Amino acid sequence: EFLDLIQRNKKPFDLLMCYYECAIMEVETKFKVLNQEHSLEYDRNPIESIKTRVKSYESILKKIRKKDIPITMEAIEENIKDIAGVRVICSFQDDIYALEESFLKQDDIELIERKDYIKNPKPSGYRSLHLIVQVPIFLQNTKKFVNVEVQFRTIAMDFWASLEHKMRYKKDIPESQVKFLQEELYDCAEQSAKLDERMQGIRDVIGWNKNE
Ligand code: 0O2
Repeated sequence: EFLDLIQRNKKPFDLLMCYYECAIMEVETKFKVLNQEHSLEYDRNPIESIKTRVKSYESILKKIRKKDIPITMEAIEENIKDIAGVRVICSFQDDIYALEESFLKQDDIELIERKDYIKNPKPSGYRSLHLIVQVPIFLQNTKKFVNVEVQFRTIAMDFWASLEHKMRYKKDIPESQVKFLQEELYDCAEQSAKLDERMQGIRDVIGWNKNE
């Protein structure tokens, strides 16, 4: 039915996906600008890397089923807020909150939703700061507001989440090992959070904040 919707509305659907691509470009540029400014003012970059993606059709379909979303363009746009995704990987945990503040201060960004899985990790051990924002994109004759999900992580959080995400899709794990693996992964997440804290502590001692 979803594929049918796409086929019937090929042009409008491609256009919608194009809006998401454009919104990603806007948001990615904002972070690149903040990174550039920061590296001039201080002698380091708070952003290690930025990854972006538009959600795959397969993933959109999965969410439609999970949340029982009606199969119309409007409903998809309204209910799936993470079709455009920007992941900002930072060196230190402090950098995440500093970047979040500078980003949300910008007067064209509207915060829709905020989930702090760093202060409140998920039961799996997952850590990351998630924001859903609306960003305007300027088209030939109109201005359109587009939802973008921004995920902020440290390198350690991203390392854990990337591996855990890949392992999640492995279906041939013996039932007897599932609980053990969940506990192991949780423990790894805790250990990597401690590593983040220690690295941040080292940075604070060095005083690597100001360009002196
Ligand atoms: P993908 O393939 O990354 O796009 P919702 O997004 O509304 O369905 P919820 O609970 O509101 O559900 O979203 P949440 O948990 O705030 O964020 C979902 C996204 O966060 C996931 O995207 C993952 O990218 C990431 N995430 C959340 N929990 C975990 C976890 O335990 N492990 C890992 N590795 N990633 C996690 P999607 O859409 O599930 O998939």
